[in-house]
Amino acid sequence: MKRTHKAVVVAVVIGVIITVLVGCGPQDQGSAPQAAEQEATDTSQQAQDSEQEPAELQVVDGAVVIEMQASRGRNYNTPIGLHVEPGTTIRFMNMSGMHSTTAYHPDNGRELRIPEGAEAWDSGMMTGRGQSFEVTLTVEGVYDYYCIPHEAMGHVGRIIVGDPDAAPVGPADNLPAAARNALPAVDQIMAEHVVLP
Ligand SMILES: [Cu+2]
Repeated sequence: MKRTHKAVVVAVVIGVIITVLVGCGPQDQGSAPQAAEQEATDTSQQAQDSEQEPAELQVVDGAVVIEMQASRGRNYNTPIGLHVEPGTTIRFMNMSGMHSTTAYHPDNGRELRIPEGAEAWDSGMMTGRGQSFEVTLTVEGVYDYYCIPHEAMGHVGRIIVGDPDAAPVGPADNLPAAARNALPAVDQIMAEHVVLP
């Protein structure tokens, strides 16, 4: 009887050890499915890009319009890249979802990604359809901005005012990967002037 009891205890202890060891395995590889999801998103993004027609500037009451959209789990601005002349007023127009337009600037707690001497902006949360926020950009150079709730999902944009070399923007290494990947290259914006997401 005693031997049987010991055997049961040993079996239970071995069982616990095996459970612990097996339990650790899958946790170590927890990041793999996320990477696969990210790739799938990137591929569908590229497919959409190739279907886009040449974009035109939308001007309303003298202001160049950038529409802020939420559609099918994506949050984005149309256009995402824009080249305008100094003194142009940009009207950010909320079309769906909840967004902000916020300059990468120390005033907003972020690194400087607009020309030195240019005024920072932050719309705060825009919740209603048709709600808008305007900025007039006078200092030449490259302006990067983001949407506070969706930056990590790649909801960002880039505006070039006049000559990009007047105030070039540094590498986007410190931004979330999706934001970094979504920003159109300066060369592409200068070639196309209006870049769709
Ligand atoms: Cu957003």
